[in-house]
Amino acid sequence: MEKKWWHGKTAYQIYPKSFQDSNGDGIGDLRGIISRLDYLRDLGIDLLWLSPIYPSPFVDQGYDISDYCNIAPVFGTLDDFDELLSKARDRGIDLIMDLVLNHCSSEHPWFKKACADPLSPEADYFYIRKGRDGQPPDNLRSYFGGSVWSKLPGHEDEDLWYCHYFAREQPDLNWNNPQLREQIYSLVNFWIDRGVKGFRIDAILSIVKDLSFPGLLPDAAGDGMSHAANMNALLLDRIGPYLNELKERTFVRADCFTVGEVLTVTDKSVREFAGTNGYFSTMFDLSCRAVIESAPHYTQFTTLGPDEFASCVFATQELYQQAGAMTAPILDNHDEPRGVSYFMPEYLQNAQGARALATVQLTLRGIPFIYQGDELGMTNTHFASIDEFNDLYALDEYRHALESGLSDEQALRCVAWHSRDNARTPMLWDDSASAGFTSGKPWLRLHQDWRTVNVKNQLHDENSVLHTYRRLTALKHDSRWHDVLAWGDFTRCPVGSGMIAFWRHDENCTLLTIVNTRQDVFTMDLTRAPGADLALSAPDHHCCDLIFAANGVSLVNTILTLGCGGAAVICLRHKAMA
Ligand code: TEU
Ligand code: CA
Repeated sequence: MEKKWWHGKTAYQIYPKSFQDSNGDGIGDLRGIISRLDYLRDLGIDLLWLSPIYPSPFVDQGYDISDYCNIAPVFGTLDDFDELLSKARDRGIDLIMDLVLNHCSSEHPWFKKACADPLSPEADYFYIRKGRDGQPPDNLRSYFGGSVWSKLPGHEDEDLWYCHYFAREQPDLNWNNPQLREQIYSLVNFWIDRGVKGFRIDAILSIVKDLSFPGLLPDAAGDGMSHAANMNALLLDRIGPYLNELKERTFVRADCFTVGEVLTVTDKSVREFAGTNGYFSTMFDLSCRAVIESAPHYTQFTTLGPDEFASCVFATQELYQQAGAMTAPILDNHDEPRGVSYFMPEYLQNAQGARALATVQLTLRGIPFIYQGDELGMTNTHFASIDEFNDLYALDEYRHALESGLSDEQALRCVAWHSRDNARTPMLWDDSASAGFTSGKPWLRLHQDWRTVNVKNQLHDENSVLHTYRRLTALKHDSRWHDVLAWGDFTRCPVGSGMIAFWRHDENCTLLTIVNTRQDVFTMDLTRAPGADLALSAPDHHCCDLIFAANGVSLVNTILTLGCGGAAVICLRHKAMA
């Protein structure tokens, strides 16, 4: 595999609205992030993804952009951005901007012009179509529920509709229009010219449309519609020309790191999207999300236990490895409930489980993205009422749940279970008022554990989740393990239910990551571990060094013992150190 500058790095996702407020308005901002750069450096972060910070009406929290080449005043100015970029780079951290290219905001001047004149050039930046006898042009369902078509504002009596795969305030951009594509390349190059070397590409599969808008047979939801994602999966083969042109006209210029948010991945597409000369450098491992994303959330209390989590993650590791590609392992993000609440059994939905999950995520093959707050062991937020939610998707699901006959209490429990707001509550810095996030009133309620779960309480506790993350990123930067963790192969180590174990190995070194999520103690002679030949093949190089441990671990000679939540990384072979 061709070695790239981002291989072996650790990324961190900031949700700017909830990271650090600097001016007391209760909303995070760029100067707040600047004040926390030393914290991020000390955490061992190399890449820093900022969820959108552009001007926006914030209907979808900034994923509805009204000006692609500026900074939302609530977050700061372009000068603040330049200072953040420069000071981050001084600490060895490169910024990653969020590119939302499938849609803009209905407040964007392009859409305003399209509504003012449906025959204007800007109107063709969107999909504006006649209805079918007063009905929407097709039967696709939006990611946020309801039709992907709404009446064009100001033309309601002309049976004119526009397409939006997400909220009605997020009109989809017509990638079939070369003038629109030129606008896209220009805005991406604006940020590259400003020194940005990394991008996260939002919801990119949705940019391909069948211009005949044929619709699809209704799916299982029973509302006569079919989820837009079903159409994306059908059109996957047509996306290549768009993404190749995007890459050639922008990212290639500055050897940018790019990570795609792509939910549907096949054996074929993983090579095209993230293989050598792929459209992107990597893609998030969203395999767990793909399993959970099925019938409408408000009827499910789905979680994936450790075995299902490992099964999804390991399949992704093998799929990408076979394709000569790198994935981006995640536990969660701003769209997901907290990983430790979703993937750990009840008795490990706590700091122990967070340390165990971190050990898995940060030693897998690829570029891991730590989501803000995971490094503290933050779990899902306990919302007391629907009034504490902000996300339009959660509020919409609550309405659906009530309409489907659930009681208020049942509807609240369903929505809280999946809500994206679980991960959007403010970062917890200390035990002062508002957890040190703001001197004002936080825009979203604090996590219920803020008095005990916060950076200040963990900074000097060697056993804290925070120090666990720091030790894991230090492992990745350590010259003894860097190469095997950056480029080494991944091989499963099937030691039984409740155990998450895998090898990382190359010609010089073999490591074993092993985590016990069972309640009982696990003991094993490492020389008998499935796949141990990967380590014992060169007897003059083998060792048995416990290079990382969290929760309850002991290693006596080659006998490993893990308590409940025990997590270990053991070096079983190292050419240079034997
Ligand atoms: O998400 C796209 C997406 O498909 C998933 O987020 C998911 O389907 C959705 O969040 C419902 O669970 C991206 C952004 O990450 C998300 O925050 C935006 O709301 C969305 O695109 C529109 O830009
Ligand atoms: Ca602020």
